[in-house]
Order: sequence, then structure tokens, then C-alpha cells
Amino acid sequence: MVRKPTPDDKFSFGLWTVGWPANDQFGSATRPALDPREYATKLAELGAWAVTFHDDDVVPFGTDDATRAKILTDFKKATDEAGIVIEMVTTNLFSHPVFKDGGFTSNDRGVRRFALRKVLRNVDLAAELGAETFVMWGGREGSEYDGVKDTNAALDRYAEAVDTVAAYIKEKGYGLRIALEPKPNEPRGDILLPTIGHALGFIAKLENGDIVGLNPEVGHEQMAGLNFTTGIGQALWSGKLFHIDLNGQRSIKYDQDLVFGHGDLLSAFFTVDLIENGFPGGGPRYEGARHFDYKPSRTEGLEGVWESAEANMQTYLLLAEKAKAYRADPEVQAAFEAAGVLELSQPTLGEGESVADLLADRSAFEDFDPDAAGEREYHFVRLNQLAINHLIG
Ligand code: GLT
Ligand code: MN
Ligand code: MN
Repeated sequence: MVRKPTPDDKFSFGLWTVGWPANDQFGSATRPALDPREYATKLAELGAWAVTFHDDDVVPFGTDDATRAKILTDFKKATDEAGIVIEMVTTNLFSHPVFKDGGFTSNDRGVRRFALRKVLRNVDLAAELGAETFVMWGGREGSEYDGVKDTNAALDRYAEAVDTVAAYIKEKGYGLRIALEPKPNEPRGDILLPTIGHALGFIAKLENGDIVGLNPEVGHEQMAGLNFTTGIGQALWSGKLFHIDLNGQRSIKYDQDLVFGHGDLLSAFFTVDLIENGFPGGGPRYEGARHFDYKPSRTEGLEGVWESAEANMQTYLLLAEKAKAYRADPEVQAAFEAAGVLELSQPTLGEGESVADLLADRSAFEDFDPDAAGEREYHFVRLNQLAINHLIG
């Protein structure tokens, strides 16, 4: 049996996850929607550290200012009483018909200005509630047809919006960082910033990119057939892994948002191994929330909602335990050695060595025996099997 999670585990849930009443494109809701305060309280009871939400998850779109203020005061009171933190806030720029062609990159300038105002207002709220991360998932930023969107202009407008929000955060002195969330498609046919790599390239072009990083989601990279662990590895290497969305996805298909580990379990093991134990040779570490962005399946009632919330945390804790044992295992360490995993940390050039020095080094080329080096066995399969043994043995 796995131990009960505690706030030190830094588990966090979007209110829209457990709060999804399971209405999908083909059918209506299968369970009731509770008051947002109830979800926060129950998650705290289960051992979660934090909750996150979209503006509209707590305050319905179009609510008047006085009612909004009251709802937010009551919500903050409930989270304080439950002892649960609000670590991240995000903006809904996708549900209302006004955003059907996107928010920041809608072809309609009036919509873009409205979207920016909605986000800036939400930034003020995020700062007031003490959140550290401000996620931007551009689910509607894209199109179904290549001819309808000027990609150059769309990326200019996207950058303009993110830079404007980042500049506002700095000007106000808020302790917030922006985390962009890539996704290849759904709900749009194609979404701008479809993968971690596209988003990193985008951030590098921003004026205020120093406070802009990523919130990669397991399933979103896997929908594109990409390796999530390697992807967050590059985000970490770039100093840009600001937040994370953990969930499960079974291969390239619609966004399943399964419980973490209920998709590709081996990949989940290596994700947890990276988060908990870091790169084998050292380097940047992820210290942020272990944030779950999943959907309790439509077959579940309210009991199933809480069972699935617990399942995310249980799977994570089990994998963390196994990943610790894997790293500590002397047999694994020997296999690391045989596989040369740690050799990769050694710079290819010697300290202070120039290209001229390399060119003059006969042992590197003229006297190097590629055939002998080609005979080296790396025993990667043995190492991978040891991971499997720890995982299911
Ligand atoms: C939406 C999406 C998620 C994003 C959320 C943040 S909303 O449910 O599917 O991946 O993380 O806007
Ligand atoms: Mn998803
Ligand atoms: Mn997500």
C-alpha cells in the first residue's frame, strides 16, 4: 500500500479536472457540478497541496463586479480554511463563442483586445491570491485551414500579447511567471505553438522572455508522437520548465486526459525519475508543483472522481519510490557505467582546448580506431530491463 500524500509532495489539481461534469461532444453530463469550494476542500482532505483554476471556473463568464468580488472572497476563505494553496491561475480564452477564432491571435482585433483585457484582469487576481505561475494554454489559437491564418502575423500578435502581459507583471512587481502550454491540435484543427520545441523557439524571440517558460502536458506531447520525458528534459536544460501537467495518454489520438500513469506507464516512470532524481549527470532540477491535469472518465460518478484524483497521487508516489530504488540499486549503477551514461557529462573538448588543438590531436582521428570503438557494447537493453524490473518486478 502506498502512503497518504501530504502537502510536502506538492500535488496540485486544476479545479476543472475533478470539476468536469463529463459532458463531451457526444453526450451530456453524467455527474453533478459542485461548488468550486467543495472541490478545494475535498482535495485538501485527500492530501493535495494546491489547486489551480481558470477565471471562469470560479467566477462564471459575464458575472458583474460586485458578485465577482463576493465569489472570490468566499473562495479564498474556503481555500484558507482548508489549508490549500493556490499555486497557479490561468485564463479561459476558449469556451465563449467570442473566442472561436482564438483570443490573442483572433483575426478580429476587437476580440484580441478583449482577450488581453481578460488576461490582464486575471493576472491581477493571480497575484492577489499569491499564485506563482500564470499558465497560458492557447487552445483556440490556431485554425482548421492553412489559408485562413497569416502565420507570420499570428505569431507577431501572440508575441505581442505575451510580451505585453509579461511587461505588466514586471511593472506591477508581481511574483508571477508565465508558463505557455503547448498542444498540437484539439479543439482547433492545428494549434499554434504545438510542441515544447515550437514554444521554446517562440520564447527565445520575446522581449520579456526571461519570465516566460513552459507548462508541458504529458498527453499533449504524446498526441504528437513525441517523448514527454525528453521534451521536459530540454525544457529543463533551457531553464524553462516552470510548471507541468501530468496525465495519461494512450498513443496518437484525441486528448484523453487519463489518470497519470494510465497511459504509457514506462514513460511515466522515467518522467517521475527525472522530476524526483534529476538528470543522471546532474544539472537543472524541477522544483515546482506536481500538477495533475486529467479528466475523471465519463463512466465515473462522484465517488469515481475522488478515486481517480487519489489514483494520480498514488501512481506518482509509487513511481517515485520505484525510481529512488532504481537509482540506488548497485546493479543499475553498474549498468549505467557499462552504458556510458555518465561519460556523456564529460565535455568533448578538453578544458581550454581549441579547434586547432583538436585538429592537431592525432589520437582523435588519424590514430583513432573506429572499428574497435564500433565494437563497444552499450548494454542499453540491460539497463532498460533493470528499469522494468524495478517497475513491475
Ligand atoms: C483545458 C486544457 C488543458 C489546459 C487547461 C489550462 S484547460 O482543459 O485541455 O490542457 O491545461 O487552460
Ligand atoms: Mn490534455
Ligand atoms: Mn493541460
